[in-house]
Amino acid sequence: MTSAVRRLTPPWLSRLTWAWAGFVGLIGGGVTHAAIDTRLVASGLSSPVFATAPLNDGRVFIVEKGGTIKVSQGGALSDFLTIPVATASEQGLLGLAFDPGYGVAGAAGFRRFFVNYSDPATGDNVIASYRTSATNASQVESASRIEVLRIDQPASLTNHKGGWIGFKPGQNNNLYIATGDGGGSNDPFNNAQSRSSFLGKVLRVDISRDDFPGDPTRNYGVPSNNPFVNVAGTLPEIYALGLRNPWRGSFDRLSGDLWLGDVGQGSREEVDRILSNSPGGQNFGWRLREGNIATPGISDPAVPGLVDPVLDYPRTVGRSITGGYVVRDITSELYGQYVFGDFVTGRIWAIDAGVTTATLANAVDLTAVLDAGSAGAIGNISSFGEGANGELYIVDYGGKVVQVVPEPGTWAMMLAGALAVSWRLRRARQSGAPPQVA
Ligand SMILES: [Ca+2]
Ligand SMILES: [Ca+2]
Repeated sequence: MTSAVRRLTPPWLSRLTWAWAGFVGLIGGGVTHAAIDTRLVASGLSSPVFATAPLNDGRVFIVEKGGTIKVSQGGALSDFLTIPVATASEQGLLGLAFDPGYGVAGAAGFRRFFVNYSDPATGDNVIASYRTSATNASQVESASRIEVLRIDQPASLTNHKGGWIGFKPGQNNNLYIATGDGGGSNDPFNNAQSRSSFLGKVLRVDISRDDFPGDPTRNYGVPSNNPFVNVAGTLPEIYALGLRNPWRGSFDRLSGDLWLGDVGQGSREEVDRILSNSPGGQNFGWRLREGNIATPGISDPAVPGLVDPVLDYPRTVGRSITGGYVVRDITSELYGQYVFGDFVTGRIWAIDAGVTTATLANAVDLTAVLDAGSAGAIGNISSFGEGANGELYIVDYGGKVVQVVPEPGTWAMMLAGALAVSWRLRRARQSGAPPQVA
């Protein structure tokens, strides 16, 4: 455990971690992940691409690429919202984020949520908000729709549209939007490095106000602390740049770090991270860099200050990264691990969220144990998702959503671990020797 993670860990949780360490010590060594199982949340879905939940809400919302949001509650699945979207290639209904005030009566964001989709007429990405009905939480007031912003896309290209949108814990007014380079090979318009394009970026906008009262298609504010505010020639909405297709991102709900899985081209898939205390402004290098290498065939003039990924991996193990989550479900053996996967090969890995850099040699391969879970084998991983209490979901593009759960008895084993730790500590105190745990 790194000092960064230890600092963030509340004392009671630290005790749980020690208890777990005690259990692992008892069974004789490294974490085996034998204590993980899967539970089927929903099946029979049509090309699901995302799953999420509002805070303090027992429902799971599932996004289908074709334009429908379904809600899973108590084992039943129902339609929540359907909107017309373009669906060619990587277009579709791509992102969903609940306002942090969604469940807070009286908050500006009460009953509000945001979607990111491909406009059926133009193929442009549209970020829009809706509100659920005041009288029926399973219905959406279609008249509540407000277009927040529109991201112009190259008309002829239908891939690399990004999709993830989300809120950073503690920043209730700032919506983060991940955009792809607009499509094609080698970013033909050099959008990701362009300071005047929304493409190949993370954007950050303030959804609590409208800085453009004369423009009905721009209904947001620019946060005054965005990194390029007042920088000539750079759009002030830009929070980070140099991305190819950051299809899935997430905030660590405990630390506030932003994690992005940026889909590579022909050589490397990569995981990028922006630490919570960073002001933003990172340039992650595309199209000059693909993972930790210079992009083959690109000879652009060097750009200073490019930020390498936390981790990259080659095409031998995966061909399209799906960014995941730092697990903050306290019942999970994966607590404190960043879990991510690959859409094409279906492999799933975990790395310690406190690392500075990593390789797959530092990662734990969870593929086999999760495929052997109660919910059955997992195919193309289109997304991960996080539940209201930090539960980890995996979205199988073939039509199901599963939750990663502890195996029955894990809590009992953690209790056994706690007893073992306290026994060893007491014995160590009695003997004067340092405790031999963890
Ligand atoms: Ca406006
Ligand atoms: Ca990069």
